Amino acid sequence: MRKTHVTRIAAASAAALATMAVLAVPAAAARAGDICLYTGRNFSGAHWCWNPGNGYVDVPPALHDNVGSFRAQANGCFINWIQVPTRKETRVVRNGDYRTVYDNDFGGKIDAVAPQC
Ligand SMILES: [Ca+2]
Repeated sequence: MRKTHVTRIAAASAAALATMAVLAVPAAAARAGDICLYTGRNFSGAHWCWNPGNGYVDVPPALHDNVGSFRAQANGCFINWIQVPTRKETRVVRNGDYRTVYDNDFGGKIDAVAPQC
């Protein structure tokens, strides 16, 4: 099983992107301590936020294999089930990670979010 870390974008562009995101995302969409998943790229479309206190959660149907972007303000793990409950593919997510385009990567496979891989 292969694990990779979600890539980080340079701090300079992150600051610029954060400014844009404030304009594009409703304030209620992202609370400190959550990982928020969006159906569209650039934090657009339908969204759902997960908190580590929720434990393991299957993502809602709209986001199943359909995450266009995400923003993490908590550590967690994205899971793609290959065969429940023995085979899964995972991605470690760390507080501060985000991807503006994720549907062409693991976002196209995500089934669940959990506190740890
Ligand atoms: Ca999947």
